[in-house]
Amino acid sequence: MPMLKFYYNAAPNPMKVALLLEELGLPYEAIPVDTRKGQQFDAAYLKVNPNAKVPSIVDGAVTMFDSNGILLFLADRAKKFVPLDLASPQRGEMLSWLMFIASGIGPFSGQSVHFRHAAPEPKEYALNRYDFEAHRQWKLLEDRLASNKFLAGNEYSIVDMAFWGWARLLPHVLGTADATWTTYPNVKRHLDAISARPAATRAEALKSKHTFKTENDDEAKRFMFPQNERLKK
Ligand SMILES: N[C@@H](CCC(=O)N[C@@H](CS)C(=O)NCC(=O)O)C(=O)O
Repeated sequence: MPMLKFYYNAAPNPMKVALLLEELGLPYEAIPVDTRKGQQFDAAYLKVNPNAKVPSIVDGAVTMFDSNGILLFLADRAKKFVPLDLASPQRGEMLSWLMFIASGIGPFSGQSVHFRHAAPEPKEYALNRYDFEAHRQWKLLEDRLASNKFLAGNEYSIVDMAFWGWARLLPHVLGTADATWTTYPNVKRHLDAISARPAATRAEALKSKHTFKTENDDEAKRFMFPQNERLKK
């Protein structure tokens, strides 16, 4: 069977999956999708990911998009990094925290980045909304990690990997640079513990194997923020 194909860039959602692939020791081919060049909209890629985002995977007959779905599928299949008893309280707890990261932390942190670093003025109302909500949600994780070594259960799981993808960027998300870590010391403790794992080092090293466009020029903005085209008409 051909090797698992992993479509990625170095952004938080793909990096969660890179970490799990490395933790599982699964052989995979990393295929860069340069979103600033619009490669997420290539017709061939849309067959893999109709949502035109990264990450996605193709593994034999399995084609999947959306990072948290991929994490759950691969962990279940490997029977690792996830509570396997479907009816257990541990499985329920794991799903709550995984979905909280999928539907809360990810989207709200993403919008906090957008309105802080990319949106045109006036943006005070939107930035205030997303900054407030990002802080509220990260405080939940901070409190959870103050009394728990891991986010779900007593073991390192895919929830911690989903957390890691975003926590790496928290100073950028909140616009608070290093001061972030005095407000979120337990987030930092957990981030550092995961980053120290050899699998995390390998996941971080992945992007050095490919060249991604770094300029945020007009072409990149057109691909990344297509909604703005409507305002030009
Ligand atoms: N819910 C999706 C979100 C994927 C997503 O937004 N990916 C970003 C990178 S973290 C992306 O592809 N951005 C490029 C774009 O929006 O064109 C997931 O978790 O996989």
